[in-house]
Amino acid sequence: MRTVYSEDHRQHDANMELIEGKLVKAHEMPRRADIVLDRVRHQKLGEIVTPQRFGLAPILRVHDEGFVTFLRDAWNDWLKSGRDFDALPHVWPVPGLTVPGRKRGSRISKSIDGKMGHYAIDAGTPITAGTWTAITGAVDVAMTGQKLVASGERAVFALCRPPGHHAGSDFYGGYCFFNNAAIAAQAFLDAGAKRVAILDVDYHHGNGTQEIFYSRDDVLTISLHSDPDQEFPYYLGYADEIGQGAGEGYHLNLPLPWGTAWASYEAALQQAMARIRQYGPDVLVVSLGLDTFEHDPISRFKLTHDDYLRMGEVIAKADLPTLFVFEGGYAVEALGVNTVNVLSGFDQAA
Ligand code: OKP
Ligand code: ZN
Repeated sequence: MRTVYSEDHRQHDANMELIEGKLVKAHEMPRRADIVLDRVRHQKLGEIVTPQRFGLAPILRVHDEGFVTFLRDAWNDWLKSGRDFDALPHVWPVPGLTVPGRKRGSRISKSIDGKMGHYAIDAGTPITAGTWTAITGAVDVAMTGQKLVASGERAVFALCRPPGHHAGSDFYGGYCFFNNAAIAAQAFLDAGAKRVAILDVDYHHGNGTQEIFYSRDDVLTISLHSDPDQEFPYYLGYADEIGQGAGEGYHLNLPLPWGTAWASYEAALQQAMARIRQYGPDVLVVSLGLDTFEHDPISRFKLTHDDYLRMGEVIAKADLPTLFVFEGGYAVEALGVNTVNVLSGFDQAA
């Protein structure tokens, strides 16, 4: 299959992230994409394609305009406030810090710190000088992949960085800013697809993707992830979240415990594939996170190199046009092998 890749990702290069009470070197780093691209070349997975530019239109189909403007201006606002290190929020408008009953967003502080607290879900997602270039570039990568699949390619790999699945209609966090997979899914609908399925195999719940489509039945979202009673993002990803209104029954969460290895992972994946077959989508978008790997430094599942070949084979059995969108995975030196194993497992079974 072909891979879409842009150098723009390199512009998002955070110094530090806040994790477990410490400021440490950011796990979500440019080398992640470099090592995957090297492996794509080494294994001759297929041609590497440079993205077209799409501008803000596809982003605004999914994300709130105020949120997009905030991200565009955040680094300059941060500089203007006299700071120069990575921009991180540290205070949040939890219900007790707002007037009782006041709607989210009815008052957003003009200060950059207030705005970050409003739009961020965590303190672990730095904004840097090049973040805007990288996140708009990642959307271009996903959208170029979407166009290729919409015009008949069996499968395409969008090598997006930074990832997207924690980003919702008006919030960022979990290393994510724009939801690359959700933007691509919406673009498939806008191009005439009737139903799109999004399968999220990242170790973390795809909370942003779920939020964006939660009241809709034209996008089926399925996420396999570490149990939110144990793991980030903690507040969403429980099995009883099934959608609301028209979306009821079109959102499936399969939380799994720490220590999950392939046997029980595969059982959950087969359950996801059965739901996808029943839904009958025109196209499949896979949020491809590789942080389920046994040696991932921030995660606690136990998948092995070979399990990723099997994962690709299982996904190929859906027999659908498929767009793979890169998400997490932080065992950086193993990330190329694991990612390309999924893609070549898929290709061999397709
Ligand atoms: C992004 B993606 C856990 C801290 C977690 C955020 C993780 C974001 C993962 N102790 N910090 O889903 O791979
Ligand atoms: Zn993840």
